[in-house]
Amino acid sequence: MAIIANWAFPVSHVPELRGEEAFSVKLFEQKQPVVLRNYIDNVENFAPHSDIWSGITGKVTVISPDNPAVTARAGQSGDNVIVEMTVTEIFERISGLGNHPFILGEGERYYVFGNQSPAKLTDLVRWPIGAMDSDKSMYITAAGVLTKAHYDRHTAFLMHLYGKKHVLLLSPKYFQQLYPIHDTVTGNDRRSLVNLRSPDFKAHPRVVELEAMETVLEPGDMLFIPSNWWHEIEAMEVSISLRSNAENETFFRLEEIFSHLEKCSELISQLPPEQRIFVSERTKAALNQLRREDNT
Ligand SMILES: O=C(O)CCC(=O)C(=O)O
Repeated sequence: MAIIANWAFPVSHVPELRGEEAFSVKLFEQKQPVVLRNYIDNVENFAPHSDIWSGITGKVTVISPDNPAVTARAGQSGDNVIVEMTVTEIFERISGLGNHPFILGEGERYYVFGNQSPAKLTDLVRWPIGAMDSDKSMYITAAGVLTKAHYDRHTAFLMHLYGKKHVLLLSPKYFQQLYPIHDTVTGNDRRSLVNLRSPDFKAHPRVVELEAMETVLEPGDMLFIPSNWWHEIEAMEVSISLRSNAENETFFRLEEIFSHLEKCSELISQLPPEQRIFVSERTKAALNQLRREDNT
């Protein structure tokens, strides 16, 4: 596999399975991401020129030319706008075909990020046992668009249909080393503040403790991403993927806890000192109780 970047930390390859092994693996018993190579049949059905796309529209995030090359959750940052258009137009715009006026300006890039996918697409794919029946999403990406490191609570099956994508994956155990933010107001939640390609070691010194895995997805591959694993994905070419979450998963809402904590700290700071001491004692007792439970 070609070297994508000179990472500041050790990077190994995501384990991969092919043929019978790929079809018989018990994915939920895997404790780490796995790539199932050539898992999807008839992947050529999904190429941009295929008839399958006719009549489908998508909400495309138009990424401003002023946005740096690196884009995170593109829809929610900077001057980007989200515009609904036919998928055919999106492909034409991505490839510089047709005669479409720029929406933001020359150099704009296009990204359909997690739109609900019509059944006519998702029904063509054999999803593994455990994939949610409904709620499948699609990603259509211009070359060079980078979805910065974030984690999702659900386990994901990422079906890669067209183009090549580089994926970097990091275990949930590196939570602190990735300097997460959970800002639900701006939508910047479950995201890492670290620029993994060019880390700021002063601001994020624990980056040196990281170990990651990487892979390049080719059309027909499926990537299994266990819940809470961090992933950063770069479209090396115009790319198309579909995603399904796993069903019946229980998970906690960390960002909710954080937003409560932030609110609480603000409220506590307004208390008279004797009450602050009282709150602090109660909090310590609750944390000690948690620690005892963790150790049993
Ligand atoms: O494939 C992509 O472009 C992004 C996928 C992703 O970030 C996700 O499934 O959470």
